[in-house]
Amino acid sequence: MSAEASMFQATDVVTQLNESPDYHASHVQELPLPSNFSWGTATAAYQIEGGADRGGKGKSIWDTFSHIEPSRTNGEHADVACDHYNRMPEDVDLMSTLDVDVYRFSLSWSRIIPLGGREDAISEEGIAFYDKLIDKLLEHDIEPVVTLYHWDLPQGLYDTYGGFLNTDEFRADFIHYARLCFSRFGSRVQKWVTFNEPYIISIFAHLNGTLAPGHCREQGTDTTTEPWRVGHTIILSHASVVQMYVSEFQSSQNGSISIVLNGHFYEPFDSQKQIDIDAAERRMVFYIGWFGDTIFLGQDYPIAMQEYLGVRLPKFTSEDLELLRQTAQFNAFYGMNHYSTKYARQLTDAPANDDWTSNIEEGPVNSAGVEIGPKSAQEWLRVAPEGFRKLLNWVWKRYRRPVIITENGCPCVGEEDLQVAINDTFRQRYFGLYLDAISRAIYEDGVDVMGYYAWSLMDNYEWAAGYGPRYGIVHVDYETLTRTPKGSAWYLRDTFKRRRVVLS
Ligand code: PNW
Repeated sequence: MSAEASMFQATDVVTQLNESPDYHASHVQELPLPSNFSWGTATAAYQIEGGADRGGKGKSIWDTFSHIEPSRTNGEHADVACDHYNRMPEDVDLMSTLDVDVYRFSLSWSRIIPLGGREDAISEEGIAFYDKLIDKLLEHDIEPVVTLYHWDLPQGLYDTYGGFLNTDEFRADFIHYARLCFSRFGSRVQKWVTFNEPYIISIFAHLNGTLAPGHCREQGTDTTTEPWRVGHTIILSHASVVQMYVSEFQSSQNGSISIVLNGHFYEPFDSQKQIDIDAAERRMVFYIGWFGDTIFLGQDYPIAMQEYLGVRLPKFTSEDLELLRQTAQFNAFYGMNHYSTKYARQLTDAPANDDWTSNIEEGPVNSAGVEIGPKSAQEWLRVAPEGFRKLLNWVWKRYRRPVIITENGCPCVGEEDLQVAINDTFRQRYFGLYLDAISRAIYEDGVDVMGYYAWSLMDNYEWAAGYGPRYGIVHVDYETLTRTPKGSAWYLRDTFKRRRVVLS
């Protein structure tokens, strides 16, 4: 797209947001948040670190996927990315300037164990990088929240047994890797996340093929069963690591552990039709209940999934179910990644044999032609704060677990231009509206929300979309690697200063 065209769109989007009736109906009001509410920024290793072969790091499936020809990542890779590997101290100083309480980041498994497996060598140099990061955060009074797995599986584990497709092997290697992380970092880390977004790992990486390792029908993989096997592996590996953390580390380290689930809120395509009302609810059960019911409720897959998927869905043994039942209560918080809302419409024609939705079509426009909200720079991400509030209620009612928003944010159009980025009013309003939704969920609906981590600290490698969409509250010039805080960075700093109050 030409610079002129993208400028036009940027203005257009801001105008659209200003003129949107929804926007006026729920204008940013800067509603209060609890005094102990924490705010932070989030990133993931592959998206920011670079240093792809530094310090003895082994390859991950993303190092491979981002270099295949023809490219499936917009011709771009993250060998250097934001060069956080070399600029970590500067990035922590920047967060300190923004007065964040928390930094959520992920560990690159293949930086710590280059080949990934339980018999493979450990890289002390890789461990030292994260030691320095954690120490530097603590010096600045910033709490590290650490994700063990944010999509960058060691290539060695994919090559030897297909990664997530081999439940027993993966689980044993993940437990070993997690134990190493707890023993090396755990005395300084109070919040652990095992997996980031199991839904995306299962569906996007093993059915749609947009993310590494890129399995999809066209590649000849079995899309009818693979995603469900991957989900099964994640659930059991998560539960085993929770059990191990609780029995071996928690009493001395006093930290907590859980998982991060993403999910849209779904509204019925036609709110007058019962089948669409049911479809919206069932879409969330298939998206979130898949992992939430097993992990937070400690029970089998939702009945609707068992019925619809039949033999495509793996079965838990009685031992598995006992493990789920025993570990459920130890998931101390519900990590929620949330960006947008969609409409769900029940289809009636026969679905494809690898359908994963229970034959539901999703989109941004309802039967009356009403759009769910103004567009961001990514088609699927619309501004819809009411849906966010409803999702917070849905999750709270179902799981009764304190919620942490572990990711929320949006990309704006035209932000490669520093002036547009600095003046990111679209994002500031998005944040303002979504924070108001949290306030309402807390004070009007009684939902327990503990914190909010903006995605992302800085512009970074957006997976299959490469360096196109920019989610940062800090602009990164990919030529010079200069960081410049956007307006939204100062907005968040100031809004948390103003909004956090003691209410009786
Ligand atoms: C999350 N969706 O991914 C990831 O955790 C981040 O690494 C990523 O950069 C961020 O959101 C922005 O995309 C998602 O289609 C990717 O619903 C896609 C979806 C949701 C989350």
